Amino acid sequence: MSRRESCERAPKISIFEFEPSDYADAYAANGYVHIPGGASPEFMRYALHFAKTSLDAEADAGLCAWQITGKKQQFLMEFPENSDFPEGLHRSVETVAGLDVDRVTLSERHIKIYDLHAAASPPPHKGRMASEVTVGIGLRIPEASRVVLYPDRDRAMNLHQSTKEWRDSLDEADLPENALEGTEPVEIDMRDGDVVMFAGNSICHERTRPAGAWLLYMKLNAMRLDPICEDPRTRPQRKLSLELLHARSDSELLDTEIEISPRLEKVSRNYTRMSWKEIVQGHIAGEKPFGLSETEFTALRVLEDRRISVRELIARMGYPRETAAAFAPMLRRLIEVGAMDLLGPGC
Ligand SMILES: O=C(O)CCC(=O)C(=O)O
Repeated sequence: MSRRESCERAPKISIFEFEPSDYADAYAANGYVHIPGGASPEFMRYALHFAKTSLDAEADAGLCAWQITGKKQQFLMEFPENSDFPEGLHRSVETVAGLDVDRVTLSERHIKIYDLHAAASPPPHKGRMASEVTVGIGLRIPEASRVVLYPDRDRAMNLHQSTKEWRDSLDEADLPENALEGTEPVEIDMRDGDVVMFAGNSICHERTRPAGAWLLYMKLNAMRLDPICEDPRTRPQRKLSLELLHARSDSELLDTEIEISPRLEKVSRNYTRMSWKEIVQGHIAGEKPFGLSETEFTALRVLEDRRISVRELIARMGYPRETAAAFAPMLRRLIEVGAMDLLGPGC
């Protein structure tokens, strides 16, 4: 029997074992839910084995490659082929958090293993913008460890690409360790197999007494954001986009749908110290920034969160439809540098 056949015959593993609609009201009212025993035993067995194997492989190789200094190690989670990932994860999170099904994007899937010397009471933080809903599954949680949340304080979304950028943007008095002083957090006693979901980019949160804790965290959003390229659809979409770009004539290109790439982190506008010359650049994690003309930036602003044809985009930018062909080279460049993706059938 081939590996594919044996996978098809093996019973499908569900990640979760709860009715998502039972938790939708609580999430809408509070911004978080705690679902005791929400992960299925079969998935727990798989996830623990995966975490242990990843840790052993790293130790054998003498590596601590992806370590957040003195705090925790992280591994990219790979889901079993015969599991209900990603549709089971999407269905549950969309229902609990009321996300737009057509736009839901996975932006992180990490096993986190806290260092045995991790600080007992680190300052609370907000996750990056793409962490609209943070979903955690407890794998091995020490007795005294808790998730703490501040759902009743400052719920502004972190518009930055990381917690560090967000902290750097705050004045000293607004840093969470100062601003939240004296505020009682909600404490969640999350045990092995429990699930928590919370608004990770807007609620200040942290894990207390985390030393030795093992967790699986998944972050999702309905904004089509995948800045570190962890949604399994993002890389194939980029590959297809480049194939279409090279295969299609300009007139075919104009009738192809596009969207802003989920990997595009931000556009920056800087002014040089001498002469205040403007520099507009697009940024994709791990790649060198690319320059943008004002018209190219306008194309991004007009496209916004739409999926429309290149021809439609040019019309919305205010140019006569009969001039569309003249914009094909500009659109080709935006696709080539990765600011936009061409969408094929089924994307
Ligand atoms: O370990 C935890 O439960 C908290 C994780 C966390 O703070 C995060 O993923 O942003």
